[in-house]
Amino acid sequence: MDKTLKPIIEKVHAREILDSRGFPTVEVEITASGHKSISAVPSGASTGEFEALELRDGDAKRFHGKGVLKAVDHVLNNFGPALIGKDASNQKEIDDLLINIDGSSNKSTFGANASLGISMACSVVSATFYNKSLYHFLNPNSNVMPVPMINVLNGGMHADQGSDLQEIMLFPHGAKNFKHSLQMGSEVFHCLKKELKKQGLGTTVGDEGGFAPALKSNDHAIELLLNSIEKAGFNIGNDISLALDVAASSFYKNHKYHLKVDGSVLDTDGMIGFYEDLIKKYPIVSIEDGLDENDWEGWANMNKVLGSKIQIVGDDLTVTNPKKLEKAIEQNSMNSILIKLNQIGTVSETIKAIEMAKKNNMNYIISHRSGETEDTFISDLSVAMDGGQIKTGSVCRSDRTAKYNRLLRIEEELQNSKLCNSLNFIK
Ligand code: 2PG
Ligand code: MG
Repeated sequence: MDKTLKPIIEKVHAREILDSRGFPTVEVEITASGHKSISAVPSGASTGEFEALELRDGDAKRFHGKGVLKAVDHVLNNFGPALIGKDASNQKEIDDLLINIDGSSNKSTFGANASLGISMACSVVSATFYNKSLYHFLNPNSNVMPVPMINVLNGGMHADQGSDLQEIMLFPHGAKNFKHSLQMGSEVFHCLKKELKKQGLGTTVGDEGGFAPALKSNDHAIELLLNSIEKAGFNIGNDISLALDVAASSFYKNHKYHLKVDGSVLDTDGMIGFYEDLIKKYPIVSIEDGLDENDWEGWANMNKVLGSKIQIVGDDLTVTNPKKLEKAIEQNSMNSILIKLNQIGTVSETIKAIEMAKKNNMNYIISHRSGETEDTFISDLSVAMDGGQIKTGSVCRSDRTAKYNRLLRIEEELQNSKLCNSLNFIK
């Protein structure tokens, strides 16, 4: 193939780097027709049971077993040689090749961390080859900026203390543009810090850069935040609403939900009732993983009761997997899906899940993982996929702000862009 007309893969390299939690992760470098790209793979903590496999070495002598040298080796020696000479911009062909070489249904032979690094790096090098920004390469008609879900209070598995709710997020849908939404988030974040100090509460941050104070109750967390929104001079509900990621699988044991901070143990109907009360009291517009990932009956009920009022978002339930999404559509389990590249392990399969969501009138939110790197692929993806929402943590810590800052640059490049009117779903 002519190397001047297409980004033809010449070299595939990989290394072990550190993520934002100080654990190893995979970084892949691809050289195609003289252009080079680097992509790094994120890593979750509250992972869904059915995610594609993240391959760890398990060698207790290195990084307490968390090394990724095996995945790196698979990039170099199992995938790499098969990719030489291929057109990096033919994403489907590249990803199908990765899927076939791995041969398993969940990337368990060579690891989704190996395949995803390659898959993303192929996209990035192709954009570079065609001298385009990544979002523009992925979608030449990109012009909608996403509203960020800004995670300012961390709890659950992302913090040592804090609420049972893993993420309490600001949703600044009343912003004029993306830049303004970020400013709003930062102003509230700093008012919240002051308020926490005033109440003698901790201001250290959790994995995603949100505060993680010891709190009296889950309501206490929400009220603190609402108070800070007002202190920052914004109108609750008009300027800023709230979004939750409950990550309920992490406290589901023996068919019951154990809310430690509230001191309550609830069954599925009890949890749905808990959310009904919450959305009556507070301007919550989105609840992610409100129930356990295997509580399918519960999800259908929850969507029936709450789905016409707010976003019911599947994350652990659907793990960006088109097959799981198909089941959720059939059973009417949710009206929105969280999208994470490393849950499925290639760019093409991620886009397939998004297309399926779109076709079925579902909202979709492009998301980071709690373990991140400086990679900003998801910022471009969120604009290109046109879904109007991104979830990428708090407004501090460079692993999170890298994504936001990339979006600021994209907004500047896209001169006629608009911020998504993302509250369309609320009847
Ligand atoms: C989530 C994510 C990201 P983790 O549950 O949505 O916020 O957390 O990466 O730990 O799964
Ligand atoms: Mg989640």
